[in-house]
Amino acid sequence: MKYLAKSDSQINTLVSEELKRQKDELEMIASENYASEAVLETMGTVLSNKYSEGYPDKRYYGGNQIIDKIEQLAINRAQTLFEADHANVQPHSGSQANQAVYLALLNPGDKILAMDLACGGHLSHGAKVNLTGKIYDVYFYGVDKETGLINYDDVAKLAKIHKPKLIIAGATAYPRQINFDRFRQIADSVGAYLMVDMAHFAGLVAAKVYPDPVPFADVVTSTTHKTLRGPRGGFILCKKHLGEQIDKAVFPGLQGGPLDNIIAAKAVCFKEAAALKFKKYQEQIIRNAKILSLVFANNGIKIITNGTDTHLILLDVTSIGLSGGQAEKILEKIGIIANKNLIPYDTRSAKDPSGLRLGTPALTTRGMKENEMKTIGQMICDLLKNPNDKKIVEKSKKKVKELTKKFPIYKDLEY
Ligand code: DSN
Repeated sequence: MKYLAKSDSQINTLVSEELKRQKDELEMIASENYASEAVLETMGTVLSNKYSEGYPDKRYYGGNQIIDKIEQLAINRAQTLFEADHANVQPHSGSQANQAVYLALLNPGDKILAMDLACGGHLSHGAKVNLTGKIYDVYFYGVDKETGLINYDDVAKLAKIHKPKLIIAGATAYPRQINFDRFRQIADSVGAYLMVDMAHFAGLVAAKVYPDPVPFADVVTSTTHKTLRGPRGGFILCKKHLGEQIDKAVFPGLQGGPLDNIIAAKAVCFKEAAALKFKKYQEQIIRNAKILSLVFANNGIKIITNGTDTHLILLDVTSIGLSGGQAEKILEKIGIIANKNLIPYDTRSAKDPSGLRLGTPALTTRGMKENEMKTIGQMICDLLKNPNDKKIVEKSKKKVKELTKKFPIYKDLEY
């Protein structure tokens, strides 16, 4: 980055340090991934200079002939990839996509039924500390205390009691498949809209290795950067009759100018996600997560729902005498990056909860498979159980180095 190096050596150095960190550590945050070089290149283009408020052929600024083609391509590719009637690719993030849906379908004070944050929901699904929790009247369903699974009968009961105008399915820390057909039935039983936030599992949906929410939901929201492995951003899919409302809510309702460089990168991401090799990648993500969870089970660490169907695993690390924060720090010291997370019915606070969330999307992007998962899983167990054993710590550091060297990312990228 010769221009940056000349104009701002501090930022240039920090960017290159972050590239090195990403190359040298094992990234196991379930919501992170390594976008392709093509996606990264697209984000760094002159498309960033343009203002294009409005939509293709309906802009409030001149000079948008090329931007129109780019956005239309992104829309078409999203619609084709997910077999959706309508797509809006402008949301800057998943949270903004969610807010746009509420703005389109609800009035302030309307009732929402969503998954509780501690059970795997998301801040923007109506948490009290979030704007959505302040504007709308939000009720929550959880998961079964014993199994950790969504209890659909309970959701149906809560829907009957509260009569929400919108039901939200989708989660950030739920390791199992969600029955969208059942959610549709529940929504229909009370005349509610159904929104599915598929941000975490959008890549799995694109590859058809996870239940498809599109046929069942009125609206589906997502990010593009998690399992989908694109640029950082959001998008919305919906039924045809809601398209105009959704578009109006995104712009001018919630956002101003779209990020055209990011929209172009979303188009690149949707093209990549339509390839056969992407399907194989998603299948491997799940195989890797399943093997990893077996290693934890064999080592006596409690796994929420006893396993996984997806890209993520949620451990209750209090089962081995640690808090989530302690576990995160132990792993971080040797270059394994994960995040502390609430578990269902957590008795600890969100600042230092009982859980540790782990995911396989980024490791799988590096090309790692079952054998590496066994090695990494065992290393995590040994470290968490013996955090002060210098021999184990040193051996693990060496192993992380070996693995990251053997499975490199961004081989040609130098900052
Ligand atoms: N922050 C994301 C995650 O880590 O799951 C959700 O938006």
